[in-house]
Amino acid sequence: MINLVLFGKPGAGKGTQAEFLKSKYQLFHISTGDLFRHHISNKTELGTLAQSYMDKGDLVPDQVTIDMLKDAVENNPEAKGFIFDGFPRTTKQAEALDAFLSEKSIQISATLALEADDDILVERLINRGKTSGRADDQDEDKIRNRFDEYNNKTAPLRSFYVAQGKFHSVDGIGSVDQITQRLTALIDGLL
Ligand code: B4P
Repeated sequence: MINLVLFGKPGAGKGTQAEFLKSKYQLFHISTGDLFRHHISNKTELGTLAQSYMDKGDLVPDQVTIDMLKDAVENNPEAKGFIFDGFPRTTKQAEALDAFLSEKSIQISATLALEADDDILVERLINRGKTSGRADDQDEDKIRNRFDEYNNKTAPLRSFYVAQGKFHSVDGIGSVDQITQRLTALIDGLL
């Protein structure tokens, strides 16, 4: 069973690349951002809570995020493996994920980190904001706040996965196709 974590700053290409990887490797894709947006559009209690954080570019609190992620895994017992996109984003989430997966005798195979400069990421997100309607993509201050959240809370996960020998850095600048090729070369080398 192959289980991948896609790691990177907002706009690094996690969601974009997950679309290709899920079909190539027959993996079930779980994006915590997409799950929150689904709750928001369905006006659930969780959606209302999540929106108050997401609109400012803040991370949603750990416990609700972890519980939502666990439900998504439990609801897909037939999956041949998972792509975790945008999760974990804090050390607490990473520890919870390891503990949860080990109860099922499975583990993360690799963490693939898409690397790109902030200015390129801002440009991508502002561009997406013109059509996505996402409040968190439309304002450069909110985007910069998402980077601050990443630097403070998510970047420490790099050493968490390095210590496990699972961290792989990938150049996230180039065409979507080029980056898919870099990722698939890396994953094929791990299989
Ligand atoms: P996410 O939905 O995960 O959104 P994201 O970080 O913006 O990245 P995404 O994966 O969607 O975009 P991509 O880089 O593919 O998170 C949104 C919010 O949800 C967070 O800020 C937080 O509030 C909350 N949240 C989610 N998970 C959480 C968690 N675990 N804990 C707490 N809170 C959580 O693409 C961006 C743009 O770049 C697209 O327009 C794409 O077309 C473009 N692009 C991609 N690759 C490109 C390339 N190579 N060249 C040019 N453009 C490219």
